[in-house]
Amino acid sequence: MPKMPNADLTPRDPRPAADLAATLHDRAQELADIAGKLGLPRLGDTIVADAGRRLDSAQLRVLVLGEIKQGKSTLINALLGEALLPSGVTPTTGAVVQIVRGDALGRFLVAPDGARTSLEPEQFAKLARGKEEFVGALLVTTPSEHLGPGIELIDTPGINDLHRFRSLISRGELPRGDAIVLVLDATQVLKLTEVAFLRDALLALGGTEGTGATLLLALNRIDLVPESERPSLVDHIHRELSAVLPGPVEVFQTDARGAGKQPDGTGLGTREVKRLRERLLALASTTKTVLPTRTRASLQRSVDLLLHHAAIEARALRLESAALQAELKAVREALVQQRLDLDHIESTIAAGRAQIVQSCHQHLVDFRAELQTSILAQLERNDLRSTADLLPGAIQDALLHFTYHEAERLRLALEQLTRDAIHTCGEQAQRRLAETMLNLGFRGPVVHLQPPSVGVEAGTLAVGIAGTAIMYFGNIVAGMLVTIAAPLATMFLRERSIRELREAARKTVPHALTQSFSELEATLARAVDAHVAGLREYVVLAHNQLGAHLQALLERAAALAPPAADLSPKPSDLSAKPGSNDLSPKPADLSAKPGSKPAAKSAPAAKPAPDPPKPAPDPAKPDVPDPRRAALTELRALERRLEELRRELAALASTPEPA
Ligand SMILES: Nc1nc2c(ncn2[C@@H]2O[C@H](COP(=O)(O)OP(=O)(O)OP(=O)(O)O)[C@@H](O)[C@H]2O)c(=O)[nH]1
Ligand SMILES: [Mg+2]
Repeated sequence: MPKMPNADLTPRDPRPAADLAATLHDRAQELADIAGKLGLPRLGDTIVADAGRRLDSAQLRVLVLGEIKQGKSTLINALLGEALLPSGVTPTTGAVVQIVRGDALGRFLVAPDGARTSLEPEQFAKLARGKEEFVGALLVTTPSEHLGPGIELIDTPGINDLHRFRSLISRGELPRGDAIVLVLDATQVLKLTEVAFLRDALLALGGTEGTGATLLLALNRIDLVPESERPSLVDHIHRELSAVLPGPVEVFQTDARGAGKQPDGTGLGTREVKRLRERLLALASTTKTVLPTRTRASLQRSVDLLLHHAAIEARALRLESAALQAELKAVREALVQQRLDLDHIESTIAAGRAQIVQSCHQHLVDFRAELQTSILAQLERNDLRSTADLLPGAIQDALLHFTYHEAERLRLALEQLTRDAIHTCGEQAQRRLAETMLNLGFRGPVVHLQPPSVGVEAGTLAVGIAGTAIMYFGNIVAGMLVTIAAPLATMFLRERSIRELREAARKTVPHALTQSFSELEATLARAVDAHVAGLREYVVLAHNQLGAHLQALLERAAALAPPAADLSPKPSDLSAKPGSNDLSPKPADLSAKPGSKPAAKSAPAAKPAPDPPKPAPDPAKPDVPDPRRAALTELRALERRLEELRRELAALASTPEPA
């Protein structure tokens, strides 16, 4: 590709902030136009909307992320100095909540068109807890001076609560963040799954080097860690993360609960909450310089993504018509094959689920038998009346012991199933796409076809469900105890003779056990099913997203030439499955089409493969204008412009920040 002069941007020429913002706006609009021409109008919309938020509203988006129940909402409340968000011991946050500085305290439901409806505190809490479906987004405004005017905090559901966190991914929230506060539990750091999530989340932000993105770690519940152990804990975190992160990471040892209760406390955990607040305020004061950098980094990633698309499309356009039709057929077959793979993965998931439920059932049956034997044996003792006092406690201990271990088994089994399914799904999709792209002579990095959000989601799903299952158990043990032990206790009070008492207890215990164990089993099955349903949905989504890009691009290229009769496209092959993208051939031009792939927010930077030798002109039809050649010329111009934009944006990165 010929080197183009760097038209209007001179590196190292510090330009006023307004100029820079105007330049970035222009480039965002231009990229959106190019995205439209490449058939990616929704990507175009996202590029313009994100640039607008960053440059015009000057809002720096801080995502507060972490596994369930690490204290994310409590920490935000402590940072703001008021309990605005619901928090609690059971999974609480069920929806994304945006908190911004405003003139007065307000809770709103914001419709997709931007219209705000004020909510009563109870109604807001209900929606924030995810208790009710709604369309739009939740917004809290606070006059608190603790929140910088240029900052918006985003409270999120726990990353290991599949169903709830999905909404965050599907809304493309991660790549749109500018800073992350990752909340960890100081009493159980740092799980492998958390490190994996961190890596994916950083990828979505575009990394932290030179992109203006910030990563902060809140080591929460520090109050529960003995003072003497805290320094080695922090060292441990730094060591573990040095492999994942390019530079040192900022760690805050917070006690969110303590800071919320006693904001003026002098303990380390409260001081650290204040320090984190100061850090965020300092960040808010840098929005003028950080946000253009964020915009630039995000535009660079969009350029790479668009170049990648253009390269595949150009490749397809250069192929002889017949060859293209043949390749399309091969791609279709590969994609159909991919759906067969999908069926296979789905049946693997179903089998995994059945096995987990079955083994859980067996453990319950065994434990129930053991418990029954032991209770009945206790009833045979001579000192039955004093035994009666101890029995409920003993039953509770046994139940807790069992449920703790069963929860752990269940967690590991579900984690394994999730990892296997995602791994297989990802591998198969990548392999098939690599094959089809190699057939087309394209040797670019296949990873580009994977929308980044899918990559992030894969990592997220692999995050354990620790805690969730245990919580399900915790609640039910109390219920079980009432079902099993309470009738016994009543009998001890009412029955007259020991003999009568024994008789009655022998009859009651098996019945009570049956009832409470079937409840426990149903609860467990529900937990497993909820997880598996999320997993299945993810796998189908990932499959449909992957490959749809390539398919759509080739269809568009093919539509520019009359298809050979024997190889004409058969869109019905691929659109049969519900939820699949619109894969029908597109009209014969390069302008935006409805039904094209949803916008991917960003992609890792990489160069597309070099051009192949140009095909010789078709001597058979020298006089007929070839629409594909015209489209190719247009595409070449787009590619050249994208290359120019890439250089311009890189030059902006090396330009000193405006004051
Ligand atoms: N000891 C101690 N407890 C805390 C701390 N922070 C939060 N908690 C408690 O942990 C529980 C969970 O807090 P939440 O703020 O609801 O946690 P979350 O991460 O928002 O939970 P989800 O939204 O359900 O994922 C609550 O009972 C808090 O009181 C802390 O620093 N120390
Ligand atoms: Mg929460």
